Amino acid sequence: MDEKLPERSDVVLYEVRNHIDFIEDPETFSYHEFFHKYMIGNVPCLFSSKFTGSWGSRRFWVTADNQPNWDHLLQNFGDAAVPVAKCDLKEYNANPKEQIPLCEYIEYWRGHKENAYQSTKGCLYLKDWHMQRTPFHADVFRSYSWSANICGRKKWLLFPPGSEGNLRDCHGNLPYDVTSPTLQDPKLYLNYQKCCPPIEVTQEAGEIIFVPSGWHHQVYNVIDTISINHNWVNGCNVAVMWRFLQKELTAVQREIAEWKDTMDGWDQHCQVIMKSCTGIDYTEFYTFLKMIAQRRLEVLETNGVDLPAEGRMTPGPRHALFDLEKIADVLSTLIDDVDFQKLDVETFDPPPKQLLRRLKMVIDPKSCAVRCV
Ligand SMILES: O=C(O)CCC(=O)C(=O)O
Ligand SMILES: [Fe+2]
Repeated sequence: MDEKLPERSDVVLYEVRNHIDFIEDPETFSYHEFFHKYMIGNVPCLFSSKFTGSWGSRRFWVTADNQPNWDHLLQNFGDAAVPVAKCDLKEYNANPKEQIPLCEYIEYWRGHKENAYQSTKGCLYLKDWHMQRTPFHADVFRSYSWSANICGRKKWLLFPPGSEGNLRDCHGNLPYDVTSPTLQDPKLYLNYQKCCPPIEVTQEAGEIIFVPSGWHHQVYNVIDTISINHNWVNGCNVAVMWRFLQKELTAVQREIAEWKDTMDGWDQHCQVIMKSCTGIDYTEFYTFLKMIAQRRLEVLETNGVDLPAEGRMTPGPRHALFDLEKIADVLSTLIDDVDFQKLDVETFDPPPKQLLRRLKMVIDPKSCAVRCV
């Protein structure tokens, strides 16, 4: 293993800036640079349309005049059931959704467009092929995300991690819409005046935006837009995900604290509530770490040689080792966590301490041998 990948500092200071880097040329930009500057730095950036020039979706889903290619989409995906959100309705800071066939959605879209973006059905939003603005949020599990515009234009409002604190109302809730005039009311939003303006990014057709962990954002489709989004967690942000889950559990514990002494299985209930709010509990988080660790161990065991990155489906050994180091760090704090200890961890396969020992052996066999003597 050659050069070691750097440690991510716990506190990341963001420059006060009003723009994000624009990366023009795929030929002169490396994954190495993306890894260090943007993923480790947790800094957003925008990639030019040269990065998506060869994508089939850019060629076939869009007509010569840069409009969605209805015929192609209908022919290829018309029968697919797609989740559609009603943007004009709000239920607990989200829009209610239903499943309809894509052909029905396209019929609605075409009618809506022809009728100057008016419809008796209101504004319908097709999730994954987003059509309207999204409520203000940070992405699931504080993951990274990229979003590529296949056609159209989006406007992004980005808030660095932590800055969203000033956007909370007097009950601690984040707003549904950060541009709403109600935020100006100092009795409702005590700290709004202290909040820095968001970084505003216009994303054109073909461009890809990278949204790092915990950056809250609100997005508008300025014109008819089709986009492909992807969320991911890796060694660079797995500790951020773990801290997020710890905070979520603490919030649940606080909410139902009054029943702690009188309720049977209070701790398990906290885990169940946390899973229903965030999508994952501590047991599943352990399974997630274990699965990734096992795949990375396989890389090191079966493919010790660093093959060229191009065409490779698994990470190379350097990245596998980097991920394992980060997983081991998170796993040791998980093992020490009092709420994790309340689970039946000895029945987990393998037990967490055993997995951690194995990871440590692979990461640093020499120091492990010394300590084991
Ligand atoms: O493109 C959009 O409308 C928003 C995408 C987004 O922020 C998300 O899916 O998390
Ligand atoms: Fe998002």
